Amino acid sequence: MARTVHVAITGAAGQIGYSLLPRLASGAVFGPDTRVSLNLLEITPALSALDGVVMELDDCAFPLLDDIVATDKPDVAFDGVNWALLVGAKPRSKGMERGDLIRENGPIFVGQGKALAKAADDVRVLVVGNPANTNCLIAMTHAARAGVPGERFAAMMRLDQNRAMAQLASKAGVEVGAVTNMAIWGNHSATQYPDAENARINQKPCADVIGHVSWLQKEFIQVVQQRGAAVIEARGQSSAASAANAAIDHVISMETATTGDDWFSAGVLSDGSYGIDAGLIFSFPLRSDGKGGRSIVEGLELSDFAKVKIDATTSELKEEKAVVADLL
Ligand code: NAX
Repeated sequence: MARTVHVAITGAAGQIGYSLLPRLASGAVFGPDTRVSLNLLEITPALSALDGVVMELDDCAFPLLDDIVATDKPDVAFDGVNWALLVGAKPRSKGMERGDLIRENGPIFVGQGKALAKAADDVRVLVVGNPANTNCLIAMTHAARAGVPGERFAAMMRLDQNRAMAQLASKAGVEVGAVTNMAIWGNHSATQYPDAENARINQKPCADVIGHVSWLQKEFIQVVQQRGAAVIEARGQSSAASAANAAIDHVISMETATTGDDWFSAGVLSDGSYGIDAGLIFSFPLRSDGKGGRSIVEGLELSDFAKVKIDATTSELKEEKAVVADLL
C-alpha cells in the first residue's frame, strides 16, 4: 500500500493556500507513490470560502488525494500530521507598523504551537505567515513545551533564495539552474542578507562570473530585499504563487538529501553558529539528510561587508523577539 502523508495547512482559504493546495494534492511534492491527506485550518468567518476551495479540490479529481478535513480548530487540524505549513496570518494593513503586525499575529502562533502537540511524532513545521521568523520562534517555544523538538521548525526563506537566484541568473545570462549555494542570512524582511559572495554560477564564484562587485553589493541586495514590496506595487497583492512555490521547494528540500556541496536556506533555531545569538530563528545555509534531519553548513567565509549586513539583520531579530517576550 502507498504511504499517506498527512499535511496541515493553515490559512487555507487565503491566496497562498489557493496556489499551494493543488500542487500538494497532485503529487508534485511527495511524489507519485505517496497519497496525500489534507487538514485545512481557517478562522471561523473564512470556513465558507474554505468550503469552496474544498469543492475545487474535489473537482480536480486528484488520484493521490485522500481525505480532506476543513476545520477552525487547531487541535483537529494538527491531529496526526507529518507536515504543518503555517501560512495563516493577518497581512499588514495600510499604515500598520511592523511591530503592530508582530503583536497582531504573535498570539495565533501561541495557540497553534500548543496544538502541534497533537501532530505525529515525525512532524516538520514550516512557518510562512509574517513576521515568519518571530512567529516561528513563538510556535516553536510553545510546541517545545509540549515535547516537539525545536529542530522540527523552520521559517520560510526559500522565496528570498529563489528571488536571489533568479536575479543572479538574469544578470549572468544563464539558466537559473546554474546558480547554486545561495545563502540568505537573517530575517525574512528588508534586512535579510542575500549572500552573493558564497553563491556560485556553474560552480564558479558568482563575482568571477558577473564581475560587477558594486552591483552585487548594492542593487542585487536591494532588489532581493525589496522584491516583496515591488510585487505588491505591481500586482496590488502580495506574492502568492511564488510564495506557494517556495513552500513546496522547502518541503522537497527537507524530504530529499541535499546533493553535491549545495545548500538551501531557511530560518532555523540558531545554535550559536557564525556567532549568531542562540535562540533566534535565523536564516542559515542548510543541508538535509532527506530523513527529516538538517544541519547548518559550517565554515563559510564571511567578509567584513557580510558581517555588517548580518549584524543588522540579527539586531532586527533581537528587537522582534523583545516585542513578543510576553508570548514566549
Ligand atoms: P491571505 O490574507 O490571502 O490569507 C491568509 C489566510 O489566513 C486568510 O484566509 C485568513 O482567514 C487566514 N487566517 C488568519 N488568521 C488565521 C488563524 N488564526 N488560523 C488560521 N487561518 C488564519 O494571505 P496570503 O497572501 O495567503 O499570505 C499569508 C501569510 O504569508 C501572510 O502573513 C503573508 O505576509 C505571508 N507571506 C510570507 C512569505 C514568506 O516568504 N515567508 C511570502 C509571502 C507572504 O507575504
